[in-house]
Amino acid sequence: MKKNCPRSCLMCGHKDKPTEHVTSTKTVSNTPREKEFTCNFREHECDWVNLWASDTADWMVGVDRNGPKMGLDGINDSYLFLDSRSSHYKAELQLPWQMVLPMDKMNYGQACFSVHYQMDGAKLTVKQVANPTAQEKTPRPSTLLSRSNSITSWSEMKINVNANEKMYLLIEGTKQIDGYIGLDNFYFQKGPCT
Ligand SMILES: [Ca+2]
Ligand SMILES: [Ca+2]
Repeated sequence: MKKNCPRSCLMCGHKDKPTEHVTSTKTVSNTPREKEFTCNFREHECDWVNLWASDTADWMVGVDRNGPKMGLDGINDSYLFLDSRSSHYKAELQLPWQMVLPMDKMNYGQACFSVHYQMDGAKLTVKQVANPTAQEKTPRPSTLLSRSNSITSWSEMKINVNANEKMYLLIEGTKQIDGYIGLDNFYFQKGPCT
């Protein structure tokens, strides 16, 4: 686990240029929602944190020798991969909203989490968990997505999440010895997925 991982994601969101959708009768300008908390996994995990006490493996930034040769952005681009040496091992990665959201926006609300992924011989689960409190010491996680299919080119999936200081997101992965999970280009957009 990297300590003092730079909180770069807050700074690297960018606004896309408005696109124009041409309909049969007129041209409608439609400004896309801003991409926030983006992470391209070029150098590090941004605001995502590897857990170390509750699991037995880690997520790493780089290129997995069993997995995709390059990240979504092409040659020399790295991505996040599951570094596990046994099918019994599990790796957990957390996004603690409390540490990520700006002080004046601790309840970001409903958001759409976009992830590019490739996987084979593996299982990927995304969960949402409430932070422990005095009343509820071990809150029950809710599973937002669970996949174990084989996807061998970068594909996008979108997940509805609730981003506020009382919650965190958890990505769990397990794999066979020669299986893999690669993840890249994370971002969030305010509001539900469309
Ligand atoms: Ca990348
Ligand atoms: Ca770990």
